[in-house]
Amino acid sequence: MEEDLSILRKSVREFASKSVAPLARKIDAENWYPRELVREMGRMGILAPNVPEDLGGAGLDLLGVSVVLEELARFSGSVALISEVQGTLVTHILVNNAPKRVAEEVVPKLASGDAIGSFALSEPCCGSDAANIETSIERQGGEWVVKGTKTWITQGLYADYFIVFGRTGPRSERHRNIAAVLLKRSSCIKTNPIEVMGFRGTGTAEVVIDECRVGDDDIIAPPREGFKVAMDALNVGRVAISALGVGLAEAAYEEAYSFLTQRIAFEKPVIEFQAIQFTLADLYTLIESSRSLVYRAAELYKKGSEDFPVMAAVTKLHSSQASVRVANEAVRLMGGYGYSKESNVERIYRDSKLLEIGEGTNEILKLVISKHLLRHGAKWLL
Ligand code: COS
Repeated sequence: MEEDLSILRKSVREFASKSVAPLARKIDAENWYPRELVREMGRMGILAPNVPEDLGGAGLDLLGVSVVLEELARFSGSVALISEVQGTLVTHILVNNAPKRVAEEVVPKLASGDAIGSFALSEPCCGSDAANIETSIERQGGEWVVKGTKTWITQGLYADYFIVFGRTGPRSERHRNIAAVLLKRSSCIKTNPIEVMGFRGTGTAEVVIDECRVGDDDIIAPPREGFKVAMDALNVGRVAISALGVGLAEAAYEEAYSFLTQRIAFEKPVIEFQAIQFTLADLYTLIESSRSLVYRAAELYKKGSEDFPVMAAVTKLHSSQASVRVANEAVRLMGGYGYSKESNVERIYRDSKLLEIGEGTNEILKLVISKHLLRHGAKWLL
């Protein structure tokens, strides 16, 4: 098992250093979506690595997916995020919830990179307060009519398929009437680009849905089930994006470390100053503890532990803070070089900021953890 993981790590690292690294700057600087690379990742089985083998994927569990994301993120956060959304959010939901016919038709295309998918939950009104969304999914005749606006949708600009969450009744019922539907891109969907600070080139968009009509087969989660489906995907996503954060932090640490061994100040390499060594020791500890949490959370998921949702929140809270701190210190340790576009740490710093916001802000994660504490008291996640 451990041997399998180290083979996986080695092969993703080799692929990413050859095929992802040379594109990382272009993706960021030009806000460029690497469509051909996405297909290549599909052929490698690392675009949606969670997809079972009978649906065209590599069939990796959450630990394997985490290793893939960690390794991709070392070379490009954006490329790792594309895999995270396509895999952990979109195909995860379809594999576990879509009618068999729909899953068999759509999932292999998403795994191979022939099609792009997106997860559309957040709206202009409501990001953290997901149970308050406005998008409507109404029964009219024998069809469902979907209407609303989604925002901050990763891959929204390029998606062929959208998993859209909406409500089938009044907002006062909060999460109890939220459903999920699969929409195929057509003239009822307009997407508008949104310029973002980090994770550029991932097609972040506003998605305007103007009376799209679908049949019963396209209902991925019926009313009452939709919110649960979103939360389940976000729990897994919170671990996966933490793995991505570990990869970003490793890359920032390594670049700063290498700089500090070469940079001479006051007649010796900067790394010889104890103040610098102590900072590195702190960063190293943050990275190792984040990775340990990710792997432990993946273990709890595999066991089907009821504590997995809170463990996912703990993992993301810690690792997002760790990634931002490591990236911030790496920029500082490298001085003017870290602040310039010559370095990768400048990009990693901008990328890492999303980790404190996307897939649950740090405040929402604290809310999830606090609810657990109030319900279970001092119960450890053993
Ligand atoms: N995992 C599983 N179930 C969860 C859950 C989680 N992480 N969080 C909440 N739930 C369940 C609750 O157990 C409750 O279920 P029951 O009705 O069976 O009791 C239900 O969902 C509603 O939860 P709650 O009563 O706590 O609802 P609130 O509206 O008060 O809070 C939060 C829900 C804030 C936790 C939820 O909206 C959330 O996670 N928001 C952040 C959304 C997000 O991450 N957006 C990013 C989009 S992708 S970039």
